[in-house]
Amino acid sequence: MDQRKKRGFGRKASLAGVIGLAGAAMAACDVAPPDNAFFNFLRMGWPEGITPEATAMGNFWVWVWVAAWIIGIIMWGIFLYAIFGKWNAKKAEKRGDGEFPKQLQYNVPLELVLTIVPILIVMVIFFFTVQTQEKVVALDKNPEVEVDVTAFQWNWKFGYANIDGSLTSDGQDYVGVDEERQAQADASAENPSGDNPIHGRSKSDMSYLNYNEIETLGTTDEIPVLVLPSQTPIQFNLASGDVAHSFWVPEFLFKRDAFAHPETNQQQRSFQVEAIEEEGAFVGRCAEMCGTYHAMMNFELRVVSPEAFTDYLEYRQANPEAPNSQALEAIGEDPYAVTTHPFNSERATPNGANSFDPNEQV
Ligand SMILES: [Cu+2]
Repeated sequence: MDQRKKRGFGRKASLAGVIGLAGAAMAACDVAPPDNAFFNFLRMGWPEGITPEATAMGNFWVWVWVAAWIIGIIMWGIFLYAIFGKWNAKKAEKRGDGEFPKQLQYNVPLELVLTIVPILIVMVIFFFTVQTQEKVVALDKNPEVEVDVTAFQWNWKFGYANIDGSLTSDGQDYVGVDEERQAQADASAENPSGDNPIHGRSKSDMSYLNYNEIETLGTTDEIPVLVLPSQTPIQFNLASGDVAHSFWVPEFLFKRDAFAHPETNQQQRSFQVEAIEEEGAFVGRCAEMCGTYHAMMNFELRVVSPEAFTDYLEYRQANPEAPNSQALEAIGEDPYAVTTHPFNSERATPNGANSFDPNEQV
C-alpha cells in the first residue's frame, strides 16, 4: 500500500516536472540571450539574423550551447573527480580501502535518475528544436511579395511572381508571370514526337520552372541584385535549371537546396520569412557544391524601404528593357553589388598548360 502511494506520487511529480519544463520552453526561442561578449562568443561565429526566423534560430543556437556547456562542465567535473579524487586507486590504497570503490550497479534510484535526466534533456532540446523549426519552415506568413528564384550553373535568376497591392503604385495586386515563356515551358513537359520516357514526360521537361515579366539575371560580369522591401512578409520559390544548388543568405541563418523538379523530388521548394527587419545589402551564396564555378555563384540581397520598393517596381514595369542597375540608380541605390564582386573566370595558366575551356563538353 505505502509502496503504491509512493509510486503514484513519483509519477505525478515527474509529470508535473515535464509539464513545467514544457511550459517554460513555450516562450524560449523568443528569449534573446543577454547581449554581452560571453553570449556573443557562444554564437560561435553565427551572424546576427535579420529576420524573426533567424533571430529564433540564433537564440536557440546560443541556449543549446549554454545547456551543452553546463552539462559538459558537470560531466568533466565528475570525470576528473573519479580519476584524481576520492576514487583514485592509489589514494584508496593509501587510505587502506579495498581495491574497488563502493559498487553501485544495482542502485535502482540512482539508475533511474541516470536514465530520466538524459531523457529530460533530450526532450527539452527536442521541444525547442521542433518549436524553432516550425517557426522557420511555416508557410502561414501571408506573403506580400513572392519571388521565384532559379539557380543554374553558375548564376541566379530572380523573378517577381506576385506582389500585394499595398506595395504597388496603382494599389492593384501585381501578377508577374510571363505567360508566353511560361506556356513554352509548360509545353516542354511532353514531347509531341511521343518520346516521353520519364513517367510520360519528356527528357527536357522544364515545366516546373517559373518565368516572370520582371526578372534579374546574373551574368559572369554582373552579380544579380535581388531587391526586396523591408518589414514585409516574403515567400521564396526555389528551383534549379540543372543540378542541385542551394540558396543561402548568411544573415537569414538559413539555406535551402534549389532542386530541378522539386515536386517530383518530394522537395518543398518554398519558404517564407515574416519580414526582413534590416535595410541594406547582404551577400547571398550558393551553398551546394554544383560544379566548376560554384564559388562564383554569389548574389546580393538589397533590402530597401517598402516605399523605395514600390518605386523600384514601377520603374522596372515602365522600363522593361532597362537593366537592373538603372532601376537601382533610379531609386538612389548603388547600381551594382557592394557585398561581393564578379570573379575572374579565366582558368588558363600563363603558358597555356592545363588550359580549361568551360564551353567544352566533357
Ligand atoms: Cu550552385
